[in-house]
Amino acid sequence: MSPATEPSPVPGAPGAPGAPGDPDRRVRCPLCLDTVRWGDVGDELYSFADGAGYRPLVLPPTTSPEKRAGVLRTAHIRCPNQSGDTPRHYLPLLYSIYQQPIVVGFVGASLSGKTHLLAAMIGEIENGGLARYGLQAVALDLNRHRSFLNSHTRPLLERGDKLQGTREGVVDFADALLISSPAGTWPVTFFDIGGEDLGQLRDNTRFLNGVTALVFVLDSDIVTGRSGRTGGRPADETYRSVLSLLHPGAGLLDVPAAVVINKSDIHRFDPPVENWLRRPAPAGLDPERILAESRDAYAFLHRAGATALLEPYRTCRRCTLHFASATGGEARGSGYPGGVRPMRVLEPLVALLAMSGVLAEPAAQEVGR
Ligand SMILES: Nc1nc2c(ncn2[C@@H]2O[C@H](COP(=O)(O)OP(=O)(O)OP(=O)(O)O)[C@@H](O)[C@H]2O)c(=O)[nH]1
Ligand SMILES: [Mg+2]
Ligand SMILES: [Zn+2]
Repeated sequence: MSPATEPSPVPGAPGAPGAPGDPDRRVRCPLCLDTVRWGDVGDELYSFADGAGYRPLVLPPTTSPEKRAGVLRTAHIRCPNQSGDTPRHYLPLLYSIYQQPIVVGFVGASLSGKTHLLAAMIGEIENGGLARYGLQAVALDLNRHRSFLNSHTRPLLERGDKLQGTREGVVDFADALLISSPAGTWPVTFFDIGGEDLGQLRDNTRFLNGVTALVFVLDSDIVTGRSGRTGGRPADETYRSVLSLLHPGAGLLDVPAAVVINKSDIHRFDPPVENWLRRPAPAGLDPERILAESRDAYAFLHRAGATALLEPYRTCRRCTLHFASATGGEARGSGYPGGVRPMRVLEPLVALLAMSGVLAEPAAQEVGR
C-alpha cells in the first residue's frame, strides 16, 4: 500500500476536493445517522489516543503550517448530533471532504468469523493488496487504524493469536480508511459488531440504517454440518433480521452485498472450493471471474440445503458470492501455531468497491448483476 500510516492529501491541500471549512458540506454521521452540516460542528478539534479516548486538541497560534497540517490529519470533530439521541461521539475531520462515505457493515451469526475476516482484510490492504486494482488506501483515522492493527491484525497475522469474540453492545466502527482510485477518494468505514447484537437488532445496530455496503459472513463448516459443530443463533435468522430492517418492502434493496463463505479452508480439498482457493489473485478486476465464483458459491450453498442463506442474493439488486478463509486453517487451542494465511479475503471487498462506484472502469458496472 501506500502505507496506511501516511495519509494524504491533507485538508485544504492542493487536490483535496472541498475545503474542510466548507460550511455547506453535508455528510451523514455513520454513528447517529444525523446529517451533519459542516458549518454546525464548531471549531473544537479533538485527538484520539488508545486508552485516553478523545481529548480537546489545542493548536497554539505559533504552530507551523507543516505541523498544523500533520495534526489535522489525525484530528476529530465532535458530532453535533442534533437529534440528541446518541451518546457523545466523534468523527475524523477528513470524513467530510471526500466523496460520500462508504459504510461497510459485517453481518453474520456469532462465531461466523466476521472479526477474523476484517482483521485479515485490513492486513492484506496494509500489505498493498489493493494496488493491483489501481486502488490506494491510507488511514482515515490514523490513531484508530493503528489501534485496530495493534489489537486485531498484528496479533492474528504476526503472532497467530485467535481473536476474542466481539464485545457486545459497542456503538462504534472498527476502522476507517481513505480509498482512492482515478475516480476519486472515498472514506470507507468498517462496522463489525457482535453476531448476537445483530440477530436481536439491539440498540448498537442502528448504524445498519446508514450502511452503503454489506458483507454477509457465514461459517462454511456450520453450513455443511461437516464437523457436527452447531452455532448459536442460525445465520439465516441474523440475515433475515438485518435484511428486513433495511428492506421491509417489496422490490430490490439498493445496497450492494458480498456473501462470504468463510472458513473455506475446511473444504479446501472439495471441489469447487479447492479450485478457488488455489487460484492466484487476479491481475485486476475481472467481472467474469467474479460471476463464475458467485455461481459456484451459489451452487455450494444450494447443494448444502442452505438456500435460506441466499436471501441477500434474492434481496439485494447487486450481490456477489465468494469463498474465503480468514485464517487459512483451524485454530489449535488459543491460536494458530503454524501461522495464519488468509485466502481470498480481499475479493469480496473489491467486488463491493466495484459495485459502489469506486472502481471507475466500465467493467465494474457488470459486477454483481
Ligand atoms: N478454520 C477457520 N476458522 C476460522 C476462520 N475465521 C475465523 N475462524 C474461527 O472462528 C471463530 C469465530 O471467529 P470470530 O471472527 O470471532 O467470529 P465473529 O463472527 O466475529 O463472532 P462474534 O464477534 O461473536 O459475532 C474463532 O474461533 C476463529 O478462530 C477461518 O477462516 N477458518
Ligand atoms: Mg466478532
Ligand atoms: Zn453523529
